[in-house]
Amino acid sequence: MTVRMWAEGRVGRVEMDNPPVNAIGAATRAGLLKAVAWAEEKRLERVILTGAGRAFAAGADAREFDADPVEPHLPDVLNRIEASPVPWIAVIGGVALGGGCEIALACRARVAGPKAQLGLPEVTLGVIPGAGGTQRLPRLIGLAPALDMIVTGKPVGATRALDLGLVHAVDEDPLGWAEMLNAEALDTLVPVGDLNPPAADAAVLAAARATAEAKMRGQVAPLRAVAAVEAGLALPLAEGMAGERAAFLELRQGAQAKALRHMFFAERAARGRAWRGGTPALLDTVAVVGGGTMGAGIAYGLLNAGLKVVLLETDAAGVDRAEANVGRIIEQSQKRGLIDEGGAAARRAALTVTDDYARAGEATLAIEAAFESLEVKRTVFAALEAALPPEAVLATNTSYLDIDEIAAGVGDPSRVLGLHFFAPAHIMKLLEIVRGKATSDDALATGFALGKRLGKVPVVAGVCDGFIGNRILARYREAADTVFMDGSTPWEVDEAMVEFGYAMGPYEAQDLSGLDIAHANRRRQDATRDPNRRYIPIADRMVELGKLGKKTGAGWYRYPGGNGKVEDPIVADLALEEAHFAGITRTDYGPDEIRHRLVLAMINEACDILHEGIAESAADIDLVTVFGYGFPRWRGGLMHHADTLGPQAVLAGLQALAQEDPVAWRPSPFVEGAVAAGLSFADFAAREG
Ligand code: 3H9
Repeated sequence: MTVRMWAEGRVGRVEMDNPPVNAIGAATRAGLLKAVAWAEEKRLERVILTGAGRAFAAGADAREFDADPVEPHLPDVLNRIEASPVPWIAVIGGVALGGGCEIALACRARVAGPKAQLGLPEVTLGVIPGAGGTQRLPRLIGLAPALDMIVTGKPVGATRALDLGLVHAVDEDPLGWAEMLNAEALDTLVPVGDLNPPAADAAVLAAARATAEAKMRGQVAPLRAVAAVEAGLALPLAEGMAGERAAFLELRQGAQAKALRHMFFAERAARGRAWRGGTPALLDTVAVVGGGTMGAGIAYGLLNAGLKVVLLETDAAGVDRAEANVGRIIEQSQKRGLIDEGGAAARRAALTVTDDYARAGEATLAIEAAFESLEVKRTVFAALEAALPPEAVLATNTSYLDIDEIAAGVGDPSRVLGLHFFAPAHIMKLLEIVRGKATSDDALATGFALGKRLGKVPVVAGVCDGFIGNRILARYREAADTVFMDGSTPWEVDEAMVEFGYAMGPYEAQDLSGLDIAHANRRRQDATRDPNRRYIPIADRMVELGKLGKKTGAGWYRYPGGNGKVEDPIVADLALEEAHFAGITRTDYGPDEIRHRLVLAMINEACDILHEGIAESAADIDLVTVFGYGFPRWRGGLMHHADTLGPQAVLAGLQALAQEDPVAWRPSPFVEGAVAAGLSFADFAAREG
């Protein structure tokens, strides 16, 4: 029973109960409709509406969005609630989001508990509010605040909701408030739908559109939401709602909404998962080796999760530096209000920074985040092996090095795995869990348990150069450098990819991270590189010139005065020079062609990764690219995007480019396999996996 109803004297109690968060599906809608009739028939004085468990209601059940809408539709149910002679009071103890918030708006009164959150986050799922949100919210709280909530999708807490006039009261005992609310006072409250819409304010509407374009660039829903709000300002409620509903239904079927739903559910599926088989180590104390930026971030993340941390350094100077690095993150978190004084003290108390490995003797897990050198790592692992219990799990945070080679130096290599964090490690959600040849199920289970404890999105990867994410990144950069050498500028490449939906293009991103890491990787790969593969030497020339990125004042761009990027004619000349040496006639690629090449290069590499079994599913590649590498979420991640293009089109694109360079553009057998099987990439990966 998703909606329960009972009477307490003349007070009707209606409770939505659809665990875990009362998503509103067909059964809940039907139950609410029945409850309206029930309350009227019983001539109740009021209905108090609550949500069972931790939520009021998390919104429409997004699992239903792939199918045709089923009656009764939520807007109709809410219109009935609003028009009922029996006034409804929404008692909001937890989240009232999307359709949940819209239900509350249709009630005559709203009271929140101190932990309540109200919001219309529909745009984050690629749709707009579809049950009156764009019409009732501006009527209730005014145009500017309503647009702010609808366009950004950000929920507000109880106090803010009260300030905005979104709720009538915030009370420790909201149910008690609803029971005690004076009947005459309740009768005088006007239904939100009967209020006049606010006046159209061109400046406010323009500001909302500007926010949508700046913060949610490329996404269609936020602008459609502004349009629905604007249209409603000049229309009666019913007509405004009809326009809203049409836009909601259209967007719901659209590519962006599908992609965002895919990401929503893929993320949740990943967060919940444990490793199949294996018993995770009990986590209490974790050793972290190396207190640089990465190690300090990892240590802080562990402290946040309530773990004790022994942070190991090589000498006294290292200890000081590591202490300062973690201390800085604690201070910043406190300044931002993320933790209070007590929280900061607790984190400091749970942290030991030392150069004495013996002090990590209790740790059941170690995470090494030392310098990227096999020798250094092997020395560290030998020291960990000597100091920690024999069954402790030993993890490396290496981005590129071969885990099997690191494990080979350990007596029992089954204890060794990779835990690849992304900087800043306490913030970035992705965790690549790298499985070596010998890694045991227990070690992998420990990695997954840790991921869950830290609130990460864990993805398992096999051993190869760069694992999943950095391997795709390397191919992306190679394709970018090829386009650059053959005709474009870094500026043009970056602009094309920003238009695709990245926050920044590959050159600006590399200027931030530094050109030296990729350079070291290329040198490491020299011995094994396919001699037939075209090598683009421009990045090496940059390193020779000392242009290592922002940290050296210049990279692919110059940053005069440490400010915004400007094009560097020397860099453009490098491409001209190298193209001349190589006897290439340069072509001026347009943005579409640039995007086509860079995206196809990534897709082909990802397909090789699936073919080789390095990644377990297409969705895992989506999670890696979105949560670790800034691939636009609203495109659903790399492989979801590949499926919107279709395997046939991907293969045709690769074949055409292979005419130019058969080595770099050789279609992955996985692409050919998906086409031959007539399956989407996701389904083909599931079948092959
Ligand atoms: C909408 O309302 C449209 C209307 O305007 C118009 C209608 C006509 N649907 O996140 P969690 C599941 S659009 C289906 O892990 P938390 C979730 O998949 C909707 N399922 O917990 C997970 O399942 P599982 C607008 C949903 O405590 C479980 O619940 N609403 C939905 O970290 C627990 O979720 C939103 O955009 C849903 N709407 O966070 C809100 N919501 O256990 C989306 C949750 O099988 N939801 N599930 O993995 C959220 O933001 C968070 O889930 C919430 C809880 C904050 C509620």
